[in-house]
Amino acid sequence: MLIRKFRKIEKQFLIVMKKFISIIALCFLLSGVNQFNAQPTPEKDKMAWWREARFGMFIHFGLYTVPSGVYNGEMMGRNWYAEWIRMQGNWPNGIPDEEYRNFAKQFNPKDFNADEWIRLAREAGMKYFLITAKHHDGFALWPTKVSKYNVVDATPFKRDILGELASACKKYDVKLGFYYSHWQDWGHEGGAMPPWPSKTGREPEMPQPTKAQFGDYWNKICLPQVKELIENYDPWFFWFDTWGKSEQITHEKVDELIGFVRKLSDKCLINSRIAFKYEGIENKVDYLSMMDNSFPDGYIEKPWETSGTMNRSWGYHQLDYGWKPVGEMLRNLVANASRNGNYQLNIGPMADGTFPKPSIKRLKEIGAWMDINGEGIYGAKPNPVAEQEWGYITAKETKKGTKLYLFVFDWAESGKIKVKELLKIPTKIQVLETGEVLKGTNLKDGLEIILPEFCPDFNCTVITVEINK
Ligand code: H79
Repeated sequence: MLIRKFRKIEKQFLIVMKKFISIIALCFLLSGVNQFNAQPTPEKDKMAWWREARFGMFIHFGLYTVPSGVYNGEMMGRNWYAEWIRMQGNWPNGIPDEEYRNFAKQFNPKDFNADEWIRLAREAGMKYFLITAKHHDGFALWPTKVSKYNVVDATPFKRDILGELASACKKYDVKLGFYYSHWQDWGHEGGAMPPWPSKTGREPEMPQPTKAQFGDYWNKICLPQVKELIENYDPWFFWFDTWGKSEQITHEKVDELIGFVRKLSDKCLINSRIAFKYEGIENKVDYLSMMDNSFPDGYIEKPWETSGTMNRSWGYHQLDYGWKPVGEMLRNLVANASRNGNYQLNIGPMADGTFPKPSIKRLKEIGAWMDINGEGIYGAKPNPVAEQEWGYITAKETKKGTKLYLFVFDWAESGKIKVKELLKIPTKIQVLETGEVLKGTNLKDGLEIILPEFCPDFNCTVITVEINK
């Protein structure tokens, strides 16, 4: 039931998005295929790097990493979100607060190496890095001055994880951003609790703070911590997280937090999940965040991203073997890029501070693909023609005209594909990986391309089409 409710919420969000999309699609149609010669719309400079980057790493790491989805030998209930074990372990009662706090004494990721994390992100082709500075449990990965519930004061590890990551990000030229739970905080008085119960009564009812209590939390914990994060680490962006009814996060509070961040930083971007159901929020924030693992099915003009998991959980879950194949993740990345969106792919590092083997393997495979095909992703413009059955398209302007990148996911048995609505005569068609030159024929409704005899990459083969002005 709760799932259905979430789906409904998700659907409503998508309906609004679709309206957006159809207006934009219409503009596209009116301007014709020629618009890939058009000048890009002038945009505020501070979004430029984010738009060009397209691909980032998301990290969920915290006290929940210690139990990794299992409490007292029992797998946590309700869903796979291991970072929720405080509420979902010993389901439906949750883990007693004191016991959960005690995980801090076991938090000792002795093999944590910031350099290695950022290098892995970089080598996978990710241009930015986002980490849970503080998730819903309230535990901070930096030595915050406003609460002892943090990695330096409460754990044997005693190292400023965010500080070390910030240095590594500078070294590898990866842009750093923070997930910060401004709404739910189960570790501090006055923070919001999960917006349960569902209609089924399956979830236990959670006592919520009063308006005054939340106001207190807001002024004593939330705002000061956001300020610390900006002043200590100078982040390029925030990822705030609401995803359901949040009576505490009023429009007033949202406006206040946005203004607060803007005053402290010129460059720091803010995402739309700072608010839930706030009409016009897209005009106040810098980029839109979809719901978890949600992929819209068309172009969206406002910069947007999908944050997605590699398996089912965000935080490391020792029993989650549902790893996605690389092809699926490449499809997510490419589909989003062709629709003007970014992809933020999550890793849940293990309690020793290292990435799980299946994550590393996938990062490396994605990296190998990106080394060759990334030029059709970074700084590429969204698809200028119709959406195609066999895959996705991006475009880049060249000195001579336009270069299209055809991302072929479904290798046609017929040995040819058609680029619908592409009526221009190409000067060169090539497989990006191998350099093989392909033959194309202009038909009345599109360009037909004869595929190579051997498929170079069954995940996704990229074909470039050059068109002169
Ligand atoms: O930090 C991660 C989550 O802990 C947090 N946001 C991400 C980035 C989050 N917690 N709860 N939610 C988001 C609500 C989301 C619920 C849904 Fe689902 C995701 C509804 C459908 C997909 C969970 C999984 C419920 C059903 C399947």
